Amino acid sequence: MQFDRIIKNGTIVTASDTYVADLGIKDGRISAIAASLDGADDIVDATGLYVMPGGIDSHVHIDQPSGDGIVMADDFESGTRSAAIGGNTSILAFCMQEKGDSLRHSLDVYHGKADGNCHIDVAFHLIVTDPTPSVLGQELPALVEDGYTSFKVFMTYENLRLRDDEILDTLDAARNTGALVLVHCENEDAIRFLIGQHEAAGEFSAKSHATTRPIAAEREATHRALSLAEIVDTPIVIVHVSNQQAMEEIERARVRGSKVVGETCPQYLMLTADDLDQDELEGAKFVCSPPPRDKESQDACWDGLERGVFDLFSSDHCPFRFNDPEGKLNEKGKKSFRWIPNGIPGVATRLPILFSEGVQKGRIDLNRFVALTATNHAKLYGMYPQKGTIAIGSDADLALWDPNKNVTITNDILQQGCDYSPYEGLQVKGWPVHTIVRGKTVVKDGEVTGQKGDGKYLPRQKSNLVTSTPV
Ligand code: DUC
Ligand code: ZN
Ligand code: ZN
Repeated sequence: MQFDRIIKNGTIVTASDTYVADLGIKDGRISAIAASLDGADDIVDATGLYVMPGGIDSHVHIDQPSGDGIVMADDFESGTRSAAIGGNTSILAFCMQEKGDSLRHSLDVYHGKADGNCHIDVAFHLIVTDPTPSVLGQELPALVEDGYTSFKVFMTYENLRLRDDEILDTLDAARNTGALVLVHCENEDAIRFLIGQHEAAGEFSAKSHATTRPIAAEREATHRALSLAEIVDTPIVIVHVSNQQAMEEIERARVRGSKVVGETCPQYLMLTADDLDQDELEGAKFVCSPPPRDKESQDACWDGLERGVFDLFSSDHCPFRFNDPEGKLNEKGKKSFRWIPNGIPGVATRLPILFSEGVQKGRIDLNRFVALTATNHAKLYGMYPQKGTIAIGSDADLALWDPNKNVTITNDILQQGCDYSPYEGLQVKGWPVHTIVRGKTVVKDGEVTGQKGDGKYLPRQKSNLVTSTPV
């Protein structure tokens, strides 16, 4: 047989085109695209379905150390399974360096957790928390050559944050090695100051998480990160942007000539600080950083997706169980917002939310949906054209969407380790009915048909933003 599999009569959607055609798959790759193909025993009828590149979620936390007695709700098996349920075929997970550890050691630990356990393909960003001269001067250059071509730094969290001089050194190392830096922008000192004020006033509930992390703390840190990157003259990614003022900083930096990529996430479109202001500790379910803001900020983030302030739409999946002493409601977390672990689940719901709220409601078109959820991630993080598009020679990583399928989101359909979804009860129109990784269906109609081990580790090239290679 010429092909292992043919996807027939689907409407193929890429970041640039929409057309009806058949796809031929051989050895896990797309080997033909034509009006009509024959020559396979395995035919998938995609009539009435959109055939899109599988989602690439480039901002996912799995099995990350999260403080004394706190455990993330997903390991690589459950996290990638849930990602596949939601139409993703690759994720970029964070590999966090614990202070004092080498990056190599951190990677060994994460490969130990991930290898052989994933349902979809996985690559790693590093989180640099201890930028010693040997980490920056020796380890990082070798790791970039080995395919770990991006890393994140934090401006908040006492135990993770880098000082400005450390950020400058880290950006400089990125520039010298051709790596790309992602920055979490919130001003830690301002947050500490506000937490002190709130606790002194006897305010301990979850809603104080939002008021102690105001827009000004995000805006200031965004401005500072952009300025430091401009001084070093290296591109950066501003992750999980929540509001208009931070967006304006990105736009101003671009006008000055900086290479900056912006990312936003479903929580900044769908949630507000009011979700944290609930009785019975329910607000803990929505504690994430930066916090969800208000209706104006939601509108601004939609506008940013439409206008290109944002090139990336990621989940920032960072799951902690709610009703669990190792999760949101740990003993200390029940008493003060300060101890509620930061992060919410969302790897399965990212694509259906953007499809339903964005495409179906006419805010973005299908091609922009694909760019925001797959193609741009592949290009920016050195995976294109192997991933993120439908083209001859690309991996056959596909999500087949039924645009008319109505689904009410409930936690039980997401097959994740978390015991809740922040989007419980949300009705969406449009759902990925097949998820196909390198030619193999790993999820069909909400059922997992693959196994752990179907997903592989993915070494990456340097970012197109760093090499300036047109892709
Ligand atoms: N930053 C993230 O990127 N994810 C979850 C928590 C955080 O602060
Ligand atoms: Zn972050
Ligand atoms: Zn994150």
